[in-house]
Amino acid sequence: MHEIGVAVTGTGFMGPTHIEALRRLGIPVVGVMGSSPAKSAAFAERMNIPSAYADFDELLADPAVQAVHLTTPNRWHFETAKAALLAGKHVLCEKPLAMNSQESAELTELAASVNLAAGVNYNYRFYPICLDARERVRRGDLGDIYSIVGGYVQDWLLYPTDYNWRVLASEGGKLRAVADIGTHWLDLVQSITGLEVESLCADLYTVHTSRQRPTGEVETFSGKVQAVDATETIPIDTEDLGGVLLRFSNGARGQLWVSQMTAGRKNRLSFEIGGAEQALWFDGENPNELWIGQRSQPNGFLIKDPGLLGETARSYTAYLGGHAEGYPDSFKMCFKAFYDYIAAGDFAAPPFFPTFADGHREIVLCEAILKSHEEQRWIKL
Ligand code: SOE
Repeated sequence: MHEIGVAVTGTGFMGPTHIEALRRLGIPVVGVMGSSPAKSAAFAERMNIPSAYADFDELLADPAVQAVHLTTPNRWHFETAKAALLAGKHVLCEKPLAMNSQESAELTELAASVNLAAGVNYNYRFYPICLDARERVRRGDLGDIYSIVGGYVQDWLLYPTDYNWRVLASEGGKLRAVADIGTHWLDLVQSITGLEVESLCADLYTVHTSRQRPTGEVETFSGKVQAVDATETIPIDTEDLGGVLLRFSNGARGQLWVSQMTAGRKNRLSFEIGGAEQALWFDGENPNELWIGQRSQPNGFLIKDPGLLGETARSYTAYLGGHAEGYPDSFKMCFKAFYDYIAAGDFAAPPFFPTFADGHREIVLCEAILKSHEEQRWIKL
């Protein structure tokens, strides 16, 4: 499909997810880099990928690589994204883009100065139903927006014995639930409505101030199924859950709830957008459905079907009505937007994929949320 070779860093939960989506688009994955040369080699063999790099310099020196996907723990994003852009490679980075807003600002500036694509994987934008919601809001079906509420809740860190690198501030950043999943919600509702968060007030809670860390590694989500022999007790300084009150640029009020400790909620991103004419409600555990609330007519219920979707949503839909599309498809469609942009070759055109500027904005929001929580007051952006 595209004359491009991709290298992927990271072999955990996200690495294989990116590789699978790239392959479904017909984009060749030419090499991988794990946290050690041995891991790179074992992963390359398992995934049938031609090159296994010992380090990032080797990856960048490979002439077969034109684009790099960064799926390592967050603390490596800044350094590798910067080096890749400077080496002339397109970059698609997992969120969050960096560990703080100084780093993300520098990356955003660098990305603006080179003729390359630089994206952050806010994949949920690409559920066809979310793209359809975007079209509905933007063409005015809802009228003026008054309220935006919802949340992102999971249960994979419910027990003090649940552990993954994301719980450590040194690996993932000072905020965890907000940065890891809350930013997906913030990115999604802002990209649907075109509104920006203007001020906020946050209250966060670390329920487990210590956790049991297995002496071996545990991949994201797999603590629930992976047998563990020995553990050690470690202090935890990142939040498990919390709430944020929001004010948007048009005056709309909002509320975000995040938790990685709500039993039974596996990966539930939901929003309800209320306007003067209609409301929309979406539950990411049923991503092929959109509820359309009306006051003076019966409510509506849209099931994903290309024949019923708006034009943009349809162009990011691969399967017919009644054939569900889900989490892996959202990666595929986010990458489609990224590689279509590269193929078009006009790097001055506004991209449809989430950019480094969007990633930077999310980190600025995270820092405001942390400050608000620490100082227990409203913060203006
Ligand atoms: C873990 O909370 C995680 O894998 C996030 O890091 C992803 O961004 C989210 O899509 C699913 O949950």
